[in-house]
Amino acid sequence: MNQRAKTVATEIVEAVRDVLRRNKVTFAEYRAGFMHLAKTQAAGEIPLMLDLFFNTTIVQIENESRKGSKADIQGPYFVPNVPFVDHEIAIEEEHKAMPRMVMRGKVVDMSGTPVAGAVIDVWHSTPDGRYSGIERHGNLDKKYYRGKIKTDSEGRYEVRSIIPVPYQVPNKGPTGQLLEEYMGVHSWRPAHIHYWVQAEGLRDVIRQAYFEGGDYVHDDCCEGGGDEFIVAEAYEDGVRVMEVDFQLEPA
Ligand code: MBD
Ligand code: FE
Repeated sequence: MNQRAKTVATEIVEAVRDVLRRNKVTFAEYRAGFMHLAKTQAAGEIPLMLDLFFNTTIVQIENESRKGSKADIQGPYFVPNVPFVDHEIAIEEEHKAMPRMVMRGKVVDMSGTPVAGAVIDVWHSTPDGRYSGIERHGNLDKKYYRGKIKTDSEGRYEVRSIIPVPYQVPNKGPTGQLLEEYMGVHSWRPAHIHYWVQAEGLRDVIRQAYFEGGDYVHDDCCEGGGDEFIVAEAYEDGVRVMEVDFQLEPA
């Protein structure tokens, strides 16, 4: 018997029972909630719903022990084993004319020494708020809008893509319905870029970058972000620069 699993599972059940008792939930209401969960499963939205409510909490716990760069939520749309990209992430033909951003920065260790050969997974949504490689998002080829990049001998990385827009949790699905109809909150996330940085012997970090002045940066339905993840507005030859550095602690 796993003692920790026992404690957490038992306490989750007790916490839910407390809510049911406090609100004198009826059998019909219990069944309605039950059906809503079944609908969430059928729509493939269990990962979305869980990350939306709980990923932030897990990250807050994790950040208490982080000395280097803080982590942010991963979200449900990371795809493993995508190819390395060179100077530009693959963009669908129909979106090739959209404005570019350049993502760049440096990976260092706790003493400030550059980390060469760190691998950074980068991913962001399509301009219409879908992610590639996700069946429920139209199964767009996973080569688009995501890729791995590697830091050079000075610990630097640089790659271009198009600029993502705010993301709306599909509001016709059970998760969007739960937010908007039952909880009375909106279902938007600020425009964001995801990163997962890994280097040998160092503790990996997952984070996101948000655009200064962007809609929902302080009103994220997933409660991700925070000021340290908002990147100041900067342009170079008219191209938005997203400068993000990472400091990694020992593994
Ligand atoms: C996303 O794109 C995302 O990053 C999170 C955390 C939740 C839902 C959609
Ligand atoms: Fe996302």
